[in-house]
Amino acid sequence: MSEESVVATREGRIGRLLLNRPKALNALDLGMIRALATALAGWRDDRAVEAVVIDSASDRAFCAGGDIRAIRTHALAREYDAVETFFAEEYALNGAIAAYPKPYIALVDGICMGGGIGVSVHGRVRVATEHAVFAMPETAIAMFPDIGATYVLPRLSDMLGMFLGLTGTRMIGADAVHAGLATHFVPRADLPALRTALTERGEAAVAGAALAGNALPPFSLAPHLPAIARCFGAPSLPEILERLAAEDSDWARETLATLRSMSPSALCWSFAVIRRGAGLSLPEALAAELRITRHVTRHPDFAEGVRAMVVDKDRQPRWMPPTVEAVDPAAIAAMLD
Ligand code: QUE
Repeated sequence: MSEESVVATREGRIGRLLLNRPKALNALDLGMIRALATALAGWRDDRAVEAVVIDSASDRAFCAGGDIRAIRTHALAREYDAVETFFAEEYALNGAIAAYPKPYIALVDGICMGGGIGVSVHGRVRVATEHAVFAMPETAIAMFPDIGATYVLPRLSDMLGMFLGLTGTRMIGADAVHAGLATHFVPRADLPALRTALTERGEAAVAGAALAGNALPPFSLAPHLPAIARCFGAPSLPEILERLAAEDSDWARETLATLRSMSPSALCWSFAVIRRGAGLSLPEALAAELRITRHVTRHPDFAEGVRAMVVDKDRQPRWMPPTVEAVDPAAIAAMLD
């Protein structure tokens, strides 16, 4: 097995990007982002490469996110140039994937969160297996749904994007297809054959594998879609919380408790940027996200959230201010200019 954390190879008709940092669940560090960008640029005008396939060497994770631990270290050391470089290159990669002139095919079999969604969702084809788990969990670390999610989430139906982006709800593979984050459901057992078929037939292999697979399992969120649309369609964050409190269901009580555990400030800025993204192009949304990272990574909740969820893993963050009601709307508005 290669030691490289991204292995780029040409196999038959495809360029294959293999995420290979299994101990970190393929969390993207700057070197991996650069390796992905370089390989994509090299294959762009290579006539031997018909399509690009991004895949993982781990059976636990496609990609758990960005290297948020390193970002926190830079932020605490006030090395904001390093923070800026990371997000600027990550978001440029997300934009390059969306604009790629050849089919870009992600094989998602395992955890796919945050930055992992950023290197899959912008591609034309996103295959998910029954072991895929998709989420945008950034409000738990006082970030916000970035990597172009401020463009993608407001375009999902039934206010699902606002729900997913604020609560960080995890969706299994079939649910991700129903929600629109993935395009095809293929059982894990059929992935080896699909990988071979892709090298032989290119993008056309995907439809065959998805048809050969079992019927798409039902959407587990279907019973909650009316409540999601009612509550997460509210015109302000406090009103989302009020509507959830008025619902009188176990789902609403659990959802409210989840939101109450997230950074109150991050809920406020995430609500605002997801709403605003509805009216932006992807390049505009990515540029807006980069500007917001400059404020977010300087906010004390960010270092505290990454400490609690990723570094110490005590899952007991101490948010400041501690409630949504205590967040100053003017401070949030000032971050969004
Ligand atoms: C929320 C998040 C992230 C998270 C945990 C959360 C996130 C992220 C990681 C992560 C996972 C594994 C690693 C790593 C980072 O965890 O965005 O370096 O090895 O990247 O609760 O948003």
